[in-house]
Amino acid sequence: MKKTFPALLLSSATLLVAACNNSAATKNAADGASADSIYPAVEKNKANTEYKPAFEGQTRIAGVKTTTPYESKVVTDKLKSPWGIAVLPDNRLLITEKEGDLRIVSADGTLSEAIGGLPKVDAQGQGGLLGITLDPDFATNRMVYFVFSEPAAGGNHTAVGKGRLADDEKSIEAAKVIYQALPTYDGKLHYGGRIIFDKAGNLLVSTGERSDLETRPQSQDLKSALGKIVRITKDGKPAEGNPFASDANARPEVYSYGHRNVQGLALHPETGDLWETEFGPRGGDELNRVEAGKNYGWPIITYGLEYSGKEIGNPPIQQQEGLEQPVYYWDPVLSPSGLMFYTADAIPEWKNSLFIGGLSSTHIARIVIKDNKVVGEERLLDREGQRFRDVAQGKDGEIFAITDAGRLYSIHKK
Ligand SMILES: [Ca+2]
Repeated sequence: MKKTFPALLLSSATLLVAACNNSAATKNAADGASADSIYPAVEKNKANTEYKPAFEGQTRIAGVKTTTPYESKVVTDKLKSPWGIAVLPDNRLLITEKEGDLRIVSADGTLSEAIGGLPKVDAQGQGGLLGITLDPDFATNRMVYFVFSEPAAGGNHTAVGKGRLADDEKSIEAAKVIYQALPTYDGKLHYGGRIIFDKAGNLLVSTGERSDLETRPQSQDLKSALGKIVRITKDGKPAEGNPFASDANARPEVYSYGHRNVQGLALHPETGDLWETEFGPRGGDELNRVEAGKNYGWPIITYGLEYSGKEIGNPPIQQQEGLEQPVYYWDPVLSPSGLMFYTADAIPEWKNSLFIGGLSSTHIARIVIKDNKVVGEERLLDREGQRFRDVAQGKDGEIFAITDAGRLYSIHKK
């Protein structure tokens, strides 16, 4: 079957008509990848620009709809600006709160007291206690790794800490900072903040370029840790095999660069590839498949405009040889935060779908991927009016999602 609508490169009005016509002849999407049927693109609002995508299907892909009955429930609404979820072996959740607290949430919605022992965070603006992940050997070593904005002389920076969850769960023992994404900057925006383990047992951590015009060019500067994905050991050292390890003009922890503000990281369950979502400018949020050493373009190429409405670049460029194109982009944006691939059996048609917490869009996006291309998009929980900050798969095949308003949802088969 064809992967996308031929009308994708036409105006959005034309696209909608074409898509509606197509939906009349419902087809199976993604041969075997799911039982989805094809619907009109979920995005119906006007784009911010008339920039042309680099290839068919790079934006406004066909809609898909889950046919397996599922439901969601609010487990608790008592969290305070939760930011990151780690699922414990017993299916309780370790959840960070932006102001600097870490709590355990039980299945009945009970919140623990704040867990002590964490370093002080700078919680101004977008800073605070951010992403969290468990050691692959957590069941035996109880180690947790977390990202936060660390206050420092001259401002703050994204930092990575680690420590042991005490047996009584009341503190993180021997917490210490293992990595700092320097330089320090006096700002309160764009910290990145996600952290996951790769297959080799190293940490992949996203940073941001701190937003300001002054720091933005550092996304392209390999001597700066801003606007990067870095790959480090559990002790915060550059991981073995990093792409710029022998480059005297680069920081050895850099894994990929040219990023703006990456707040979603996940490994594809079948290919093992690293996928990320990043906040772009107005009309330029991106989904990328990340390869070591590659340049993802910011701020040289980008879709979208400055939030002021100004063009980015003179002239603005969206595509350039040697700079990676996003697999997919959103215009208007969804403000993509936490990311996960679904791997459970509970809802078979979700297998290998990518789930993205959308903030400004107030929904969870389900993205169907085939051969490294996006072939379908669906919006979940879009009537809840919530800014979804992170998503994680539970042990029973449910999806947990947290929102800025303090809710924890469980989404599961009916
Ligand atoms: Ca890019």
